[in-house]
Amino acid sequence: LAAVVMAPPSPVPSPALLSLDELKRVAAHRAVEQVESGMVLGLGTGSTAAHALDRIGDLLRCGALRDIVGIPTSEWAAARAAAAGIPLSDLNAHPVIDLSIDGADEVDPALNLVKGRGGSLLREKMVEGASRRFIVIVDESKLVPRIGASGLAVPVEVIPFGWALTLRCLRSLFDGTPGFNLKLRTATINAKASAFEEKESQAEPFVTDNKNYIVDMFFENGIHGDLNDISDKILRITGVVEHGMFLGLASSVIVARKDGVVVMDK
Ligand code: ABF
Repeated sequence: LAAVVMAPPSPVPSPALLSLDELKRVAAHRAVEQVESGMVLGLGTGSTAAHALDRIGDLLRCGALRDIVGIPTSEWAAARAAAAGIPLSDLNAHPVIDLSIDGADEVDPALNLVKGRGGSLLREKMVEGASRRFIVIVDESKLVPRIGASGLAVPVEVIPFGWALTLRCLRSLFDGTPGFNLKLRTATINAKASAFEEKESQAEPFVTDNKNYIVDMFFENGIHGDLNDISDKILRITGVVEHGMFLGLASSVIVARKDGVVVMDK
């Protein structure tokens, strides 16, 4: 008689009692329900995605999932996924991904995202852009009326060569925008506008997995205007590699709230 292997239980305490991290776990586990054996998976970065990686690892270990290939969106994700026992490959070997699961810093009502607080926006955009389905997992604190409105950074990855010139070009693109500010990310900055004043001159630049720098842009009242047009203008600046606005990429967003889970579909 073949043994029936059950997936480990995923306990859900009373929603009202859940901490922010438990809400992240609820969203992550709900997304992992969409994972099927044999899939090529885009593996996200961050504290919410960590719950998904751990859950996938658990399901593999107990035999509830088989033949998964993971494409990590960062060196961090690669290490976390390897520790969870997820077999890894890369975009060159798997240019089409069945499903990606990743967190976000902000989600607007049209499912546009800001990502990159963790500095992994370029690989995330490549992996998630190559995915048939991209499920975003967030707790309710990430929902915003318009992107940029939370006070968190909208990041731009730039090459280190001439970064100060690239930063000046970005500043001039948003010249006249009330409440606009921008700053080279340092190794210590937490990407909150309030961290700005702290000993910036002594800090080293934050370096991405691709050996680039990040310029963090802040919009006091969120980004107004045609987001695709703004995206194009940012990408046309020589020295810019990619930005953290993910426009039209998410297939659905799983939002864990104190009063339950809400799924926003495209
Ligand atoms: C990644 O992790 C990033 O794109 C985003 O910046 C961040 C979200 O982190 P967390 O889930 O820890 O809030 O998905």
